[in-house]
Amino acid sequence: MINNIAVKRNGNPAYLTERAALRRCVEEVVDQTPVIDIHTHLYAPEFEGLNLYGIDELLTYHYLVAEMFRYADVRPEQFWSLTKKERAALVWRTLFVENTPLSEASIGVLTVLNALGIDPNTTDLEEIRRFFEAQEPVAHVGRIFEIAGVGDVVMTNDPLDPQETKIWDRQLPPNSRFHAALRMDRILNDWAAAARAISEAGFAVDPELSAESICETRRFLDRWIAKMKPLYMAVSLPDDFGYFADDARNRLIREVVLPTAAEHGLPFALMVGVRRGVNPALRAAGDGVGRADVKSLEKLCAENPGVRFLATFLARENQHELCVSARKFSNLMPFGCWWFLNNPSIVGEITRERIELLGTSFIPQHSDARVLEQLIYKWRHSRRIIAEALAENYEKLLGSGRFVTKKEIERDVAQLFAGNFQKCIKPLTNEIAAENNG
Ligand code: RAT
Ligand code: ZN
Repeated sequence: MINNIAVKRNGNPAYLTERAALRRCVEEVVDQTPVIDIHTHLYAPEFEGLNLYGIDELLTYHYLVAEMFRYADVRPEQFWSLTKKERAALVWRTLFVENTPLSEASIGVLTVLNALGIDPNTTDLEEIRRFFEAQEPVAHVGRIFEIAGVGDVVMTNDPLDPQETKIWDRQLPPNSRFHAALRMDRILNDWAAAARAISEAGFAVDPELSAESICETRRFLDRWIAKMKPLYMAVSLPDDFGYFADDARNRLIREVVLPTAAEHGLPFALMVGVRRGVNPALRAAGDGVGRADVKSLEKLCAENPGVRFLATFLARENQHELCVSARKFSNLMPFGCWWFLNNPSIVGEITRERIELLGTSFIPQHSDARVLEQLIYKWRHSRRIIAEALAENYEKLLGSGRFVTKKEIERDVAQLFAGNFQKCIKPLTNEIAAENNG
């Protein structure tokens, strides 16, 4: 029987039996499959000043600012006293002119320039500025999405950020490409400050987290869910996050976030392992990484089968454990190679590990882009690595005598780039949720 299948497959021209052709096919499919970028800090153009694009924004990206401080003789307070253009010029001179731009974030800027037809060898920042100043913002967004092969992006939306809330309050029509994610950081990581802000917004919450506070915080979230129509709720958590302790954060997760997620059919995304403010003088560039406890995520998944969890960990040391946990819980979807992990060598390692343990049942990458044009480099670089890791595994399949078709590769890549996320955001049917909870 098995032999018959092999013979049948051998004779079928749809099967990619030759390694080089297989590799080409994987690269082509990975390049051409549009992606849903499930976590970014981008904003739709109607968010006006929050929609960041252009060379000055690219150069003042905090990944580059951190690198600039390693070379330039400038103190943080001096740097922050400069205008954005002056900061950008300093980063340009330091990382691109006086030194060779070898880091992932600096090669990224050059990938962007190259893709937009600007000579990456130029040292003339003014010439680059003129190019970006000449772009019409809305058309520019369309062009960047096209070049990056991105179909949709998910923003990061904070219901306690006054800059954002004033725009949401205008009740803009939904944008078909920019979707919301309800970010819970302020509520879950600094309840005392959040309680003040939520009560100023007219909800009866107190720092002690009384029963009324819990109800009112849920009412506050319901209101923002109605306004933003988020695809999921999300939080970034420190490396010492544990779901075993009886603290304010865990009460809020248990009594506010999880019931809200279940009621609205929203997944809860956990991004774990950031050590905020390791060097506060560097501001956004001053955060670090720490190894976290994956057991807490397992507890969440086990206790809440009616909720879907998206999870990413910042420490390289947590990646294998995350894969193993995902094998135990079908309501857990690992996603992305987050922040300090978004380097080709580590993306390659993590993607291989995930394919070997999870097949195609994970979300390989998100961009975390803060500046529109970063979509180009982050996806171009990731696609290359994802294609290599996939091709290697299809080759192993060939080695076992099992052939694949282009159609199968297309199906797999569509799952990785969009389908797995779409499945996550599809509410569990009531019956499944009830069965899971029972
Ligand atoms: O990658 C980043 O830009 C970080 O600063 C964070 O924004 C992180 O991705 C987060 O969402 O907290
Ligand atoms: Zn982020």
